[in-house]
Amino acid sequence: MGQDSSKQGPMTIAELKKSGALSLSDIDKWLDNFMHTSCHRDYFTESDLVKQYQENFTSDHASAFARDVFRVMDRDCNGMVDFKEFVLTMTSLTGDDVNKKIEWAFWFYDVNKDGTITRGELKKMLMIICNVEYGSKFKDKQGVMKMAECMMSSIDTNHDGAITLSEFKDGFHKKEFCIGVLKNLIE
Ligand SMILES: [Ca+2]
Ligand SMILES: [Ca+2]
Repeated sequence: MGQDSSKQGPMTIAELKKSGALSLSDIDKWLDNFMHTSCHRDYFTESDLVKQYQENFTSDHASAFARDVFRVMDRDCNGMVDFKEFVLTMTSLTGDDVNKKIEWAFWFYDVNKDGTITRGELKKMLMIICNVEYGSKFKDKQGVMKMAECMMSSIDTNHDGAITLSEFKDGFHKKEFCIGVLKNLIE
């Protein structure tokens, strides 16, 4: 589903360091993070990530958010996120390539991985994001529904009720805060 970039990129920490694509301090930081989440294994599972998010976020939606982050991280859908997949997410979200950030956000919203974002998917994911970001203070469900409708009308340019990656890329800069929210939560 368009995530074939998992076949590229660094395979090992040594290769990653050699490539110069990331600073050594970033590699060390992400390796620490990865080791913590994976309990010093070569991979982590959905339940590992859920546990970590439950420790870090008080929102009732932290588990749902973690499961959706895991879905995007696990590019080959084998139920495990290895260091390579983890780094691909981190480089997508923290690098200078805006297209990678937009693509990551697109996959996050595309819950059923069919290559488009429906109104329902958009509303669901916005609710999760806002709940995790604002915790128990968040009450404005109607505001989120309005925001979703506003995003649909501005991004779904052919008005067929489904946002393609191309439409998302064209329109996303108008609503860039959504990427910012994701980035803040993952870093
Ligand atoms: Ca995987
Ligand atoms: Ca979809």
